[in-house]
Amino acid sequence: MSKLHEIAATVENGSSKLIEGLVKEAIEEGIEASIILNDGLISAMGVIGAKFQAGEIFVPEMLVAAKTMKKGVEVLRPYLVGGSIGKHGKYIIGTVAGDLHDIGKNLIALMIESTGFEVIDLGVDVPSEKFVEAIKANPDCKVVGASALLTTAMDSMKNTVQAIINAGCKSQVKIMVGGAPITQAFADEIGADAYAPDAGAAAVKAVELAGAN
Ligand code: B1M
Repeated sequence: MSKLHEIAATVENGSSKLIEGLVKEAIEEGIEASIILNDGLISAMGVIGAKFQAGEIFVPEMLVAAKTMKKGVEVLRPYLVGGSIGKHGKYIIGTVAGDLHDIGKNLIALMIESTGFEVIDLGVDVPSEKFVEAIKANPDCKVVGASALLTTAMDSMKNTVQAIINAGCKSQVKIMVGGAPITQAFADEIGADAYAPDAGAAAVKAVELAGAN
């Protein structure tokens, strides 16, 4: 089994004690951090999602897989994050109200930080008012990101964007949205400034948005 397959299988099995060693070995073997992330760790979460949907595994198995993935990402963190944090100003991010998924949101935060933003992470299940408060408390914040993984949280995302607009913050920040059920069409419909399908695209978009403000 290749190292990347071994990493993916370890996340799928939730063998959290083994993951750090395997990711370190992969780095020592010269495999690029972004490849370990995408083809090892993230691909495993796709398999976990399909197994959950098929009723082959349940929430506890999803949780241990998520915990294992997070441990793997922590080993990769120094290889993914560069220097000059803060040169683009601040980026506020959170998972919208009603949604507890944070792996994707954390990856976005990591990649955005690596491009030179200071990231303020509001966490998960974040009410729209908390986004607004954070924007007002950070006048040097130019971009705000909202993540949602559940289709049932799409309404919360819409409310979050609306709350930011209603609070008069649009002259200060651009709004980026993303997450598995989110599309460009939905982003346009709710009045967001940008949609990004993944962490790499989010980092590129964030720099563009910060420059546009
Ligand atoms: Co949940 N879950 N989950 N879950 N979970 C999904 C999302 C689901 C698709 C699984 C399935 O049925 N196939 C399904 C949602 C179905 C739907 O809404 N249509 C689901 C469900 C149903 C649930 C519960 C309701 C289960 C239950 O309790 N019966 C429950 C909801 C709890 C809640 O939030 N209120 C639940 C709970 C959980 C756990 C807590 C067990 C755990 C989360 C742990 C954690 O995050 N700390 C979990 C997990 C792990 C998953 C899956 C398996 C994996 C999610 C993940 O981390 N993916 C997921 C299935 C799947 O995604 N295939 C599933 C890896 C991650 C890197 O990808 O998050 O998509 P992702 O992020 C990507 C992009 O989406 C994008 O970039 C990221 C990196 O490339 N992106 C952005 C994300 N945010 C962005 C923001 C941006 C831009 C891009 O700009 C700001």
